Amino acid sequence: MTLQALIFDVDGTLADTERDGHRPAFNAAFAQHKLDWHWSAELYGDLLSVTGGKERMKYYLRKYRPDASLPEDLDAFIAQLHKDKTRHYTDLLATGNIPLRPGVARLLREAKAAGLRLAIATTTTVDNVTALLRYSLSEASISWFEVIAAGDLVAAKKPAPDIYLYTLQKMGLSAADCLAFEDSENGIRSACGANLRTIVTVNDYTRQQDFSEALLVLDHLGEPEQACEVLQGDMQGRSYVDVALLRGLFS
Ligand code: XBP
Ligand code: MG
Repeated sequence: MTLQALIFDVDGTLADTERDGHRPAFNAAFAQHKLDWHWSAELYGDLLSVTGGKERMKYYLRKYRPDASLPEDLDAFIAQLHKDKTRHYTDLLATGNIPLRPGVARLLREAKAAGLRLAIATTTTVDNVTALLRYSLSEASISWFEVIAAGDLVAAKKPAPDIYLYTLQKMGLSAADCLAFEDSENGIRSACGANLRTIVTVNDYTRQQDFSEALLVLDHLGEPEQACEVLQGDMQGRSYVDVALLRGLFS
């Protein structure tokens, strides 16, 4: 069996986008619509239990604002809020202040040079993915990914396996040919639900979650001059993730 493709989650995996990216963008959209909703960094930790911005807003209303007076067509209102939130988020990315996590750009370049196929399987919108790649890596990097599977393309978002199954089907590959990269329990449940072996890089919101199914759990992918911390699994004596390690883990 030969490793053929790497499939990446975006939020929390390629970059730490949640606390200082999506969260302030939601708050900006709420302020724009003169809503007295505000999501603190702490509250957002709970809200992240639901993936998808539209679904997250509905969860917030159900759990924290059951008495809020809302427009009759709630779905249309949430859709408009989400559209405005996406614009605030991409404007924020355009400032270039949300960098990729350690090792991500290097591993993507190495993988591409080694002939591995690349794809993205995410809950966020395609506009957000292309903006992150454009402003945090390069315009050209968007075309490195032969499939960008995003957002509402599938009916059931993570932790359902649908977005990974869709990606595999588009690539014409089976799960046994690929590795997935995730940062959250919802993410690994989705990837493992599609039978993908998965490497997890945790962040402050996800560090305590259950990653028992992961091949490796790390604090980040690491760089030659910045070793990663191994929280679970065997790095085969290496201090950062590179293509040779991925092939070793795979065989
Ligand atoms: C990411 C998400 C997304 C983002 C917000 O999960 O859950 O909802 O938080 O993006 P994952 P949108 O990393 O597992 O894909 O508002 O565009 O949904
Ligand atoms: Mg994620």
